Amino acid sequence: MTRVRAVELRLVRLPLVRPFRTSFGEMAEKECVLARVETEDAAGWGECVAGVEPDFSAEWNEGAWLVIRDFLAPALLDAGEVRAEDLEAVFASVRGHPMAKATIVNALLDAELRAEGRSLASYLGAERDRVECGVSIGIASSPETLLEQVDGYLAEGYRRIKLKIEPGTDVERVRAVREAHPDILLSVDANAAYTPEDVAVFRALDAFGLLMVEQPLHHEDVVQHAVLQSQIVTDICLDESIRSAADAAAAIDLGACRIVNVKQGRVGGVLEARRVHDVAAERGVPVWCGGMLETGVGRATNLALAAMPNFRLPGDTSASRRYFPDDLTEPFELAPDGTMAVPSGPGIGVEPRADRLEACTLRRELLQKE
Ligand code: NPG
Repeated sequence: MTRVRAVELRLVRLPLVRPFRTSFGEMAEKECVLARVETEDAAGWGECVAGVEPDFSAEWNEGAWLVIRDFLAPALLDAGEVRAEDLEAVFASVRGHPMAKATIVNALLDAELRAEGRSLASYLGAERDRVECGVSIGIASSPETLLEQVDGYLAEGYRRIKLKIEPGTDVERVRAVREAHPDILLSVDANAAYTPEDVAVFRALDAFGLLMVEQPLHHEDVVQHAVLQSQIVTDICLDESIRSAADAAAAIDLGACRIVNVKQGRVGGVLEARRVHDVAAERGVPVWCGGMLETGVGRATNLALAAMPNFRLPGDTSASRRYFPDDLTEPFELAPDGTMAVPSGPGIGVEPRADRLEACTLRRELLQKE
């Protein structure tokens, strides 16, 4: 137990190595909210996975900033002696906003673990010191560019390729990649761009031996995902539809998915992510670690999670250089065998480099008890 002395918020922006296009939009830069929570014993870091616009989810940077500034941070500063595990109760009066809540939960937990000298991976019950990595490829301008990118990432060692798809840019692109690489682990991610009337697209994709098709339908359409899963052979994986362990249990029990993408930032932080892991494991359903183009802070958090036992498929935990010419932390590197080391130092095991953090900061605010 410790008291929180201050919460420092920063809005940071980093250039991406190449624009990232999905069915809902294109990102040319990474912009996110970072929180540094200072307790009586240590300081910890949390990265918010929201984006500039409320497109992937209803949350977005400016909204997350206000929810933290006006509701979560005041509740935390008023909570007295507190632990990360108490925050669900401390934040109970704030409905929703799991990405904003995750930022603070993760930062406080990081501070606690740093004070104890214990790594996040060990706290979560990680079983590995390296994890298998995949890579997610945005919708490319042409099939040739896509194939070039696939070749490049395979040469680096990535163990699974995920292709973003959208209506009209799907079956033929997947066919081209599959013909060039008959044996790789290959998956697709629709980011909710299709409707139940598109079942023919997914039946066609069944021919390519995909590892999964991720979030084909609207995020609120869990029942329709169950119908679609009964019509196709390929396993459905849900991402946007899963905002909690309760969502994951319900989706699996309904037959809406056979694989779950765990993004700790989407479900309210690593503690709820661990519960998602557990409900899936109890049901014999594998999970894997999703990504939101995180800086090194969020990447370190994700790697600790991805080392838990039921993370049985390669995650979107790619190397820093796949995203940024210069990350906020020391860069995360992919080994030639397609694995990455799980940080083993106290807490998340990394910190932003001071000079880099200053250079990337657009805005900063310090929240303290009056
Ligand atoms: O490697 O971090 C990564 C990107 C993985 O494809 C990825 N993320 O829908 O899962 C997604 C997508 C995403 C990225 C969504 C950024 C929203 C923002």
